[in-house]
Amino acid sequence: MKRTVLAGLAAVVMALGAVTAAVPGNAAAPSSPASSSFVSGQIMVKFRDNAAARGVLDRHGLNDGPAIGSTGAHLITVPAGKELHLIEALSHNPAVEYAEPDLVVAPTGTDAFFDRQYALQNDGQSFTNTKGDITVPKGTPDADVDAVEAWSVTTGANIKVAVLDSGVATDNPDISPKVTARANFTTARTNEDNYGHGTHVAGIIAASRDNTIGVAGVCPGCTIMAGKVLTDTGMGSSSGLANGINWAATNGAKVINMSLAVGASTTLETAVNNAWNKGVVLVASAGNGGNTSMMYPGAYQNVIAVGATDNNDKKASWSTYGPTWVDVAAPGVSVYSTFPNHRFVLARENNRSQGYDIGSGTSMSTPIVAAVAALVWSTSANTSSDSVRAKVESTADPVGKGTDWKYGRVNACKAVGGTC
Ligand SMILES: [Ca+2]
Ligand SMILES: [Ca+2]
Ligand SMILES: [Ca+2]
Repeated sequence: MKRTVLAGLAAVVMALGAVTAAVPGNAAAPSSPASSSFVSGQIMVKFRDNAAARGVLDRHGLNDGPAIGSTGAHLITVPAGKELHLIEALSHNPAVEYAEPDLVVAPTGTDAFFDRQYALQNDGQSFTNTKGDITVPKGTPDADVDAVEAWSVTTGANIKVAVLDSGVATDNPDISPKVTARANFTTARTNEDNYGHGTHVAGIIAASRDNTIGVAGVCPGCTIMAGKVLTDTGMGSSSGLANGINWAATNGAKVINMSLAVGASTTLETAVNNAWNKGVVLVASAGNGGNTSMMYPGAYQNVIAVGATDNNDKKASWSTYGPTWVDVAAPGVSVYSTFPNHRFVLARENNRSQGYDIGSGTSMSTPIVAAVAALVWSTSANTSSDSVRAKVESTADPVGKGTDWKYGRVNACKAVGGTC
């Protein structure tokens, strides 16, 4: 395991999502939903000439099967793995009108890469990154935040979540339509995300669900306020971050996500306290130091500090921890989400793919907690930032509770009072 952490001066705001597990030489073909979605061991065949059917099937060692309703086609049993080969062979026979795979019928609208989102629903699946050169080993079933069960109660009802980060790409159709406001608090020329970090974070929170493409956010009904506080190389300043917090709080954000860290400053703490007093829940990364060093703004009292777990509900080795100030955790290892479709810096640094890919870090666990807080804001537990925060923390599953962090790994379903 090799990891890369973005370095930065102590007084500079750093993005915290640049940890990546590189496992070269362990390639596996990514499962393509389009090519893997037929029923194994059977095909559908219609004969032009039913009298010739017997002989044609015999030649391939097959037996005739039952008619499929009044379609004229028959369901033919074939050896598993030979489906496409036999379809090809039969299609060339003049007695065959057509032969085709028996496609799997799925509920409409599910997201193409949902089965890679173990953080939302962990069935013990293994999956690969987009390039197919990193395989994430099987995890433990239900080491997840029970997002699917939470959605039976609420999907977020237009709750505004401010993502104070490197911006959100305007060209990823799974997340850009969710952005309702943009602002730039950096020296970057535009508020476009040319770094990649903010787009990944925003997708974890609010990517469109059931639109067939990409991924689903933990709070798919949420909208995103994209406040750019990190430049196109992933750096920012305490003043820019404080400006971003102020902008979010005065423009209706119910949750502020900060997947970043910086040294303490009175100005930053004041901005945090002002937002909290306006009724905003603030969430920030604990850090990727693998130690207990306090990082800000997470270590401020009025910010939920978030550590990271993996798909076995184990603390990530690089996650900052400590039950005195790290409040909760969420999955942060190999989290699948959106990236820009244009060139971006993290792709060059970390060999990532455009569009969608995995990312690891407390930068990735933090937005899961922010999304859970947003889901709670859309329930009857929405009376104050205090009540929302208390609900998120008190309903966490007791993973690492009291040892790695104060409460545990968050559970979206329990936080919204669902049937989990
Ligand atoms: Ca589950
Ligand atoms: Ca989607
Ligand atoms: Ca705190």
